[in-house]
Amino acid sequence: MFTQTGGLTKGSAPVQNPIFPPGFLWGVSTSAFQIEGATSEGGRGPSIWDTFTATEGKIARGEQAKVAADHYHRYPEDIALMAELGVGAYRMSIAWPRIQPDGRGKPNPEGLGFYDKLIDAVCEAGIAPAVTLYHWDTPQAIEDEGGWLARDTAQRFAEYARILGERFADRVKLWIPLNEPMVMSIFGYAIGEYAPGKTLLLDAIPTAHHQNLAHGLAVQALRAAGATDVGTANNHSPIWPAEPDDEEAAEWLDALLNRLFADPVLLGSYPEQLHAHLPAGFADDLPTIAQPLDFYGVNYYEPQGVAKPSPGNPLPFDLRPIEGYPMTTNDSPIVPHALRELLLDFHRRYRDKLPPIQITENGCSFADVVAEDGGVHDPERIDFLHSHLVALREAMDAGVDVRGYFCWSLLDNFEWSKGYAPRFGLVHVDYETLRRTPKDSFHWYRKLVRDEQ
Ligand code: IFM
Repeated sequence: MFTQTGGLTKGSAPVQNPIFPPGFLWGVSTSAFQIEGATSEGGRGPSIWDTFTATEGKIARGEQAKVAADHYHRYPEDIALMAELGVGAYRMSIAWPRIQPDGRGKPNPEGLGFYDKLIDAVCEAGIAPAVTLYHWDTPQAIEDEGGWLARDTAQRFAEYARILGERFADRVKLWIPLNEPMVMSIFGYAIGEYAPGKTLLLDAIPTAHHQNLAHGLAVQALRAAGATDVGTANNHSPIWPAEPDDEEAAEWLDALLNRLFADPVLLGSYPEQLHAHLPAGFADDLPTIAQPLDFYGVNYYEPQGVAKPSPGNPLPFDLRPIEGYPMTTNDSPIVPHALRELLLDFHRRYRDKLPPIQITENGCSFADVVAEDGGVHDPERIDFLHSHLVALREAMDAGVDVRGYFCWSLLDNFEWSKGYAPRFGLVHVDYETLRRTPKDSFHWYRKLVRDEQ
């Protein structure tokens, strides 16, 4: 499978990595809830993920994120690892409930102080901070008032963005208001696999509009506070119909997973199929949502299969697994060429409306273990990264303007409802001792980033 783009066989050492242009930004990505722990320290308020993880049956093995990778206390060690890697940028998120413990009003000085120290330490290591304002950890108090079903949450978010912009715009290089709003709408509100655990199916679509509005308002607030490079981080998947006559179902799913989040931001419109499900008056918000952006962040993991709906399905499509590819331990098929397909499709679809792209996430999970020799040998991850970078470079050669790549993730971390089993890190974390062990892929990425091939 890997031979399609990279000339690799599974588990072999990469022959040669593609060459990227000078100034291409190499980074690593994390998010607050997945690594910080310390959920009741520093005046942090409860988030929907604290509530969800404490609810029986929601998370594999009942795992919680009270400690996670303990990054809250161990960030100096983690920054030293990034300095060793030689990355130019670190994409991290700020926990909204550390800044506004109940989602509104004056900021919590301890929360701001923690991120001051963290951002300063990242800068001192010669690494540019790329900050996501929101990676799904809504303050519980906001959820209690309707969460993303309530239009007012977009205003609350804009206020939060203003606070962060005023405090950190002098040091943050790239700004990303919301991470993967699709996952919040679909997994959180439509099918209930993620917090806040609602099962509203298509009635969840207003949460997408309110997040899109929050994005537009936050871009305005950040810029007003002096932020210069403001973009997005949307996850996108090529949609593959199972049979040729599944095209209509594929268009629906594409509208729901991809275009519901990209079209309003880039084109100032929504796909027709979704109009009936959006809140009344949605069109008036489109100019606010479609703020010009400095970059468009793409998170890519996998394509998604689809077929026409089976009888009785309330949705206009059935999801179909993609078969015939190797899988990660997070149940993702490994399809590097779909990254090239996705980027070329975006390039054709959005043309001059598409700003330069940053790959804000790409990575894979495997069952990595510390071997007897003390190392963590993860050739599958090296193959994964190599083959995706080859596909990325091919898309760039075909004209797509991509300026950077952030590997998900620096550290093994809390993978939401799957708990700690899927390990995504370049660095292994022992969850008993919290010891960090760089994996073979860390050393491989280090050479790539430092251009020591
Ligand atoms: O761990 C997640 C991250 O929080 C958002 N993007 C996908 C990753 C892997 O599933």
